[in-house]
Amino acid sequence: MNSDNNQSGQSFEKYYIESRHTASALMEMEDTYGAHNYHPLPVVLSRGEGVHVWDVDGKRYYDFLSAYSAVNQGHCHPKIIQALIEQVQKLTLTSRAFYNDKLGVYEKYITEYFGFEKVLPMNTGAEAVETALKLCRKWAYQKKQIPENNAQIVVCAENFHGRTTTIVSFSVDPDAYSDYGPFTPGFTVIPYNDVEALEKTLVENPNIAGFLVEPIQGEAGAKVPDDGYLRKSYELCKKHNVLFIADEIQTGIARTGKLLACDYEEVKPDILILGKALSGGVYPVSAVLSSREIMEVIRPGQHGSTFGGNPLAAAVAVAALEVVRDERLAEKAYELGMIFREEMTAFCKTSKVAEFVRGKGLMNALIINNAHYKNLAWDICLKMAENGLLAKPTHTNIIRFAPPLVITNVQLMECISIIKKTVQEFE
Ligand code: IF1
Repeated sequence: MNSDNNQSGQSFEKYYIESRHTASALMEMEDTYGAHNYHPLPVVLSRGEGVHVWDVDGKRYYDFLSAYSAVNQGHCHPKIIQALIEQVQKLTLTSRAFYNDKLGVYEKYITEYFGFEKVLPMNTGAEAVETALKLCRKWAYQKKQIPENNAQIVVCAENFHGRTTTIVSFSVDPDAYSDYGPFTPGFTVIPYNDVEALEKTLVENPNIAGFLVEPIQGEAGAKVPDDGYLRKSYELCKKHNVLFIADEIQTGIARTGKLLACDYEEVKPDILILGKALSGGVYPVSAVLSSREIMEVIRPGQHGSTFGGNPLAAAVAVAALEVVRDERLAEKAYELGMIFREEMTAFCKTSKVAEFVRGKGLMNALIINNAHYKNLAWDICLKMAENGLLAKPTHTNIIRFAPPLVITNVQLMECISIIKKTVQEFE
């Protein structure tokens, strides 16, 4: 730490040492000065490496949330960090008013990597979802000749696609949309995993532009649809000239045991949305991939963002995708996920607390029987944290388990015993 003085004349060393606050002081600062838009577990993290994170008191945890599947490659993966360090000292942001020497290379790499012709680079997942919705609507007016302002996009109940006003307009979760109206029109909500409902909607309404779907619903608690759901939905979309839009922001990039969850049914989306692990959790990077025929409806000046396509994001994303391939993370997630679900399914057979486990690859969730006590899952997560494993409930009684995909077999078995031991304390 250099010894220059900061604004208040304090030396940095002194300031830095003093800034090493206690966990309770740091939680209190967030509570006092931060918006209360989250309810975190009382754990204050200061370091991450691979499958582990450490709190300010030096306690080590297994991270079984992986920043909601943004750190599939593990915390602070050295190859991705190295790419960040090299680029951040050269050129971080040019805006798209000019070319830069990293974007074209990244665009070629990612389109070939996933098998698409074009990519539109953005930053957050919600931005990429918004981009996909705009692209779908513009395609519908210009290529499908749907009358202007009449395009409808079909979405699924219990979806989670982000938190912008338009996206929460088609949420069915009151926590996501209450008091955020008026809402954006143009969306039709059907039940998830219901091919008949999709077919009925497509037959009855000629103005359907697209179908936006999570191949596995993440926020709903790793809700896996029936085998064939994606394939049948895709074929219905083809039959009715409707764009199949896959939100793989959470399921993509090896999380479910394939590069993309759509790969399980050999479905190639018309529009693919990526985010989170596209950067290995190092920097906000998202992307919308599609065909030339679809992507060309957006002309210069019709969409963009200050940071979209910046050279730092490009450099980090290439490294993050190389890690996924070099370390065979999809294959690892597939194998380890089978072990996790076998072990936990056997455990559920004799547990009164743990009902069942579901998921694919290393995107899993344990459903807790909270009939006797509503917040049982939360208390289990608090106790798991004490026992050295971090996970967080969704929808009150569902605990998501999603470790970084770099976890080893031995580490996974240790974590499974931590989970079992902790749940048994509540039997
Ligand atoms: C929060 C949930 C997970 C996503 C899918 C788009 C986005 C997300 C399938 C938007 C983001 C994050 C957001 C974060 C918690 C987390 C989450 F619980 F909210 F739903 F993972 F399940 N599509 N999911 O999962 O991407 O704009 O956040 O980059 O908002 O609390 P983003």
